[in-house]
Amino acid sequence: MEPLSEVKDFLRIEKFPHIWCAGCGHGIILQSFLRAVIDAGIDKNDMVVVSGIGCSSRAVGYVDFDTLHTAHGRALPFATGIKMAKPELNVAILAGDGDIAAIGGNHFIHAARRNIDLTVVIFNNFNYGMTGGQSSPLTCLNAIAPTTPYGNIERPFDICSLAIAAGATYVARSTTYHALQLPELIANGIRHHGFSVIEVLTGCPTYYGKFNSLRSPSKMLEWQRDHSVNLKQYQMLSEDAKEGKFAIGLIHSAERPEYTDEYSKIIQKVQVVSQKEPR
Ligand SMILES: Cc1ncc(C[n+]2csc(CCOP(=O)(O)OP(=O)(O)O)c2C)c(N)n1
Ligand code: SF4
Repeated sequence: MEPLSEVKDFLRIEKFPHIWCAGCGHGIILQSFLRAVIDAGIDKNDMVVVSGIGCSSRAVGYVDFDTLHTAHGRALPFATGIKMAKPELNVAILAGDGDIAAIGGNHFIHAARRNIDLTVVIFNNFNYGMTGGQSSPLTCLNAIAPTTPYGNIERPFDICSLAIAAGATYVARSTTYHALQLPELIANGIRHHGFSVIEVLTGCPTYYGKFNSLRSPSKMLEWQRDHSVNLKQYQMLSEDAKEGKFAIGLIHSAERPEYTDEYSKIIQKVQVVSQKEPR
């Protein structure tokens, strides 16, 4: 494990104190992301970090890379533009579950379909933290939120399965309880040449916890511990036992042509054709 001083080197210390509530899990993910960047050996100048809007999206304000804080749900189109213009850069997206799975859901499936080399870290706190805890497409069945005061009747997406079905070539899941596992999963996502998704279950004690009898940060961490199962053990569970549980670890990894590579081949092809054409 890298000493903390190295993580500090990647922070804009002058931007602190941060906005997150006491006990919010987002800081654990931020630290894990920076440890992953260090582990992957990425130079500060070779990384761009993009976010949308939300508590989680404020993370880009605290990291000392070239960063872009865009509109809610639109981090992926901005990140796609950066990657298309400068394919040699590492481009990471730090985004909330509302951002990625609701307003940005269409961008998410198409980025996965293209297999563009981006790394998305989803801060899944199961709600819209910044705007008061409304339910998101990842809110658990029966959970209480200001928009579901009698319990959520909408089945949540399994965002990892959605990513795989749409074409993502690296998909992993972990939790803030498993903080020691997280940097490696993110680092491998950064190293992977293709669309990488790392879902991180995290705690919002201020809203989700308060509404769902998990008022303290430690209760939220215990919930993550009790509802997550290593992939191999998960696969051995009966369908009934899988209900409400989350498989964690590396879920899926595959090799498939990457979008900016394919695009550069098209550019070369067009250049050859235009050189042959009579003037
Ligand atoms: C286009 C647009 N729609 C809605 C909003 C209001 N809004 C700001 S943050 C947010 C939800 C954030 O939730 P999530 O993405 O899950 O991140 P969290 O705050 O939970 O980390 C919403 C709906 C907005 N800023 N812009
Ligand atoms: S509202 Fe929730 S997600 Fe937002 S900072 Fe507070 S605990 Fe974190």
